[in-house]
Amino acid sequence: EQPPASWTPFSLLKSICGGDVNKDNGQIQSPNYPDDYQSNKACVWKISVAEGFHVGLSFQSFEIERHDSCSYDYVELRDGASEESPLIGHFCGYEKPDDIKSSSNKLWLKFVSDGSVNKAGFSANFFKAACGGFLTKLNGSLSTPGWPKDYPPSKNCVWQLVAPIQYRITLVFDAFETEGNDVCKYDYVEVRSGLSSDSKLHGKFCGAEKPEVITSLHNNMRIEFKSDNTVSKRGFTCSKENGGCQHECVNTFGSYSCQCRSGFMLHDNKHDCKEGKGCIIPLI
Ligand SMILES: [Ca+2]
Ligand SMILES: [Ca+2]
Repeated sequence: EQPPASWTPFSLLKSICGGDVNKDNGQIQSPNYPDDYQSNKACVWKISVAEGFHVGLSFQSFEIERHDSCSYDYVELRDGASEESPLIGHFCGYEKPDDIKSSSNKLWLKFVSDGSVNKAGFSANFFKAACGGFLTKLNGSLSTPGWPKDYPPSKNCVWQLVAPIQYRITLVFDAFETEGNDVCKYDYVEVRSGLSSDSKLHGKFCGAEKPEVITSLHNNMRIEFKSDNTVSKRGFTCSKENGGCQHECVNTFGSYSCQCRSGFMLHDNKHDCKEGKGCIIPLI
């Protein structure tokens, strides 16, 4: 049976501009998609998936008025629940942003259009993503599920980090706390150079003491986090970095800066380090 001609449920969807989305998967589209969006829109979506997971976001299409600094129309993504959460990126133009995974179970997405020149807009799928993953970006961060709240029991997360062939990967723990003491038999983090579970082990860590900075032997690294079925702590957050930096690279979402180990100074090129006296730059 055909619906009556006036029955146009799609027009309801078309008018949606933002909202709280509490689902484990779905699709978000700019208003009026796939037709051109309207002028002067400002839509905010707040996506939440189940606790202990991450929000994965993958753009299917992306066509937003182009501007060098995306000042006219744009999509803004933040890693968390609000507009104060860390910025993931500010996007416009015709190139789809890379797939994104939030560090908590929340993601904030804003779409803005100015008063003229409208395009088709965007369509993106979101989903509940498990912990761990395969990371190839030059800088970024990773954390235990649920961070900064206690990690859930019975988790096993494996991150495999791969940098371009001539790079090494430096891992900096910004915070660290797991159940356990010297033995590390309940909850722990294992860091290895290489991608497999029998690659060279740099260390197995647990307890409340932050591990030292770890640099991979080659261009890849494997990080495994395991929690047993009782007693959870906050877990860890850390950064996979190099960004072309000779020593350490400090990340912010969407950007980074290089730092040098004690006794070295940053070269004018902002990436290399040279020996210097009296200039000690602390690690984060
Ligand atoms: Ca515009
Ligand atoms: Ca435990």
